Amino acid sequence: MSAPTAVRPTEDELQAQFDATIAADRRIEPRDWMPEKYRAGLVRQIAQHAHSEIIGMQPEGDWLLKAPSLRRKAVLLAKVQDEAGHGMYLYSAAETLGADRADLTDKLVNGKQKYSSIFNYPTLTYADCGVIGWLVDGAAICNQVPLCRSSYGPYARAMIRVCKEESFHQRQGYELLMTMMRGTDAQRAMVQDAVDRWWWPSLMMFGPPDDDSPNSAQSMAWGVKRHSNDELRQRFVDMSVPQAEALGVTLPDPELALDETTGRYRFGQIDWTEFKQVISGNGPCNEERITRRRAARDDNAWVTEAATAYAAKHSA
Ligand code: FAQ
Repeated sequence: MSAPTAVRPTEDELQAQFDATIAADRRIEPRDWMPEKYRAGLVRQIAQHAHSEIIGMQPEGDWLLKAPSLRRKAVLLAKVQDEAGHGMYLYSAAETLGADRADLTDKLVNGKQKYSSIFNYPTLTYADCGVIGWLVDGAAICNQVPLCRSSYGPYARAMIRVCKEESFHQRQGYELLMTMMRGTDAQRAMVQDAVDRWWWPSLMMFGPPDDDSPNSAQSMAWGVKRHSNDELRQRFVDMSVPQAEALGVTLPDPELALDETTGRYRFGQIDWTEFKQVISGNGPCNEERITRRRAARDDNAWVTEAATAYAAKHSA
């Protein structure tokens, strides 16, 4: 008698299994079947996220040699290194979906994949480092804490550690700003100027408004995103206003006001034309950021080659 042959599930059965996993709010893992659009959508978002962490090292990295004390240099260096680590976890998560890390970097430097709009603005003074910690890491936390419950296992798990580290970054930024606000008039003016320049770009980090967000509906139906862009933006505004008051800075929005009925802050119109310009490569620093990333890839190619050859020799 011949051994029974395993019956392969049909595409419909696999789809039904995937749908049931999503409906039950369980995780999809790399070994599981998934629709091609789910896989491609995740690679898109995770790659963009990874690129953001890596490009995001540049604005603050510019201040490593100019930070005013050994302590401040050590803190900033640790933070910038953390961002590199986040990029690595995220590229690893993308690899579990079959993406190739070198190919993703090529797509970034060739303008075929995006990275966060926020990193295309310059860091003009040291106060910008504090404001990036407070507002940019603050926005990143708002956006990324729900991603710890994302339906794709490796992405969700990577986010847990990333969020813990981002929370620490946010506190160090706020502590730096508090110290400056207790300093001289010139230091307070520097903080206010940095807040004025970073506030609106921080709101843009959450992406376009919900009615102009082509990926949101599907991404939320699949449990990749858990909240809409506008919901998370509102959460960030509500969180930041009292923090600004405690710090003693004003936020550059004359329309910012508490809505007594909802308990939430109303805010002014975001300049979506500027956002579109920045994400299509025409922001103040896009060219500089990509040029530097391309040079890092090319100048350090020999390190990758040597490490690959060493690994191959040892596994042989
Ligand atoms: N910048 O349909 P949606 C950080 C694109 S990490 C550039 O709404 P989706 C840590 C979007 O890709 C910051 N592009 O898209 C740190 C899409 O283009 P595509 C990064 C943007 O995916 C701190 C198109 O617009 N965080 O800060 C932006 O549903 C300090 C239509 O948009 C993440 O990546 C933008 N701001 O929602 C490091 C978090 N917004 O691909 C150093 C994960 C939208 O169709 C120092 N990502 N686009 O050509 C997400 O949560 C989502 O992908 C959103 C966008 C919310 C960013």
